[in-house]
Amino acid sequence: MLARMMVLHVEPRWISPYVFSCFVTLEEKRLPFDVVVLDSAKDETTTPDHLARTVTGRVPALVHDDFGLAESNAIVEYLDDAFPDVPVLPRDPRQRARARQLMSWMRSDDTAPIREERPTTTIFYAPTTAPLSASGLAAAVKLCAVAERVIREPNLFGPWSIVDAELAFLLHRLLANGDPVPPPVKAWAEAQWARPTVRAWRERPRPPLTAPRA
Ligand SMILES: N[C@@H](CCC(=O)N[C@@H](CS)C(=O)NCC(=O)O)C(=O)O
Repeated sequence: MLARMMVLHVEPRWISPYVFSCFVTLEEKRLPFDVVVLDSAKDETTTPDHLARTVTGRVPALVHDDFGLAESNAIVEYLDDAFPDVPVLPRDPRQRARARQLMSWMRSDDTAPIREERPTTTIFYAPTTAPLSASGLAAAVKLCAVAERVIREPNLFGPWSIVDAELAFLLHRLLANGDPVPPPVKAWAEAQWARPTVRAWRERPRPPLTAPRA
């Protein structure tokens, strides 16, 4: 399939893990794309146009020619199906299923306390000094245990996949704030953080932070 017109709709601060996943996927696949910033605080994600294009609104949203799609995991899978030359998900059915499991789990209630107590502003703007609550700590311990079970060198599934980037992002919510992470997990996450497409995200210019956001 030709890339033709590809537009990624993003949030204004470039701190969303969901936008991150779509951005890194597009960069890894070397697909040319334009960026449109939509600010939900200004109701820009709920305009009739955006709702008609994407059904549910929100960002990230991908518009490819006349097809609009929201939800980061749907966007990643669409791009991987439509542009399979550079895969971002494993091809083997069981590994692909494991990849989908981990992507769903990282977006689930199990990790919600980490997302709440370690918002991505603490990675890309300034860390917090607030200690983790009991539930935050329990979620962090579980995340590290899951990471220890799945991490392989250099990548989870052999060839790099978007799950490597997503897991490294989630672990950086802890690392950026000095929360305890086992040294091999920390070293793995830092190596993933240095990948060029991930660095391209990290090095995006960001506007000054006016209001904290998760
Ligand atoms: N489950 C969604 C989450 C996306 C999300 O949380 N988007 C936020 C911005 S980072 C948003 O669009 N908020 C505004 C709205 O819901 O209208 C995904 O994976 O894409």
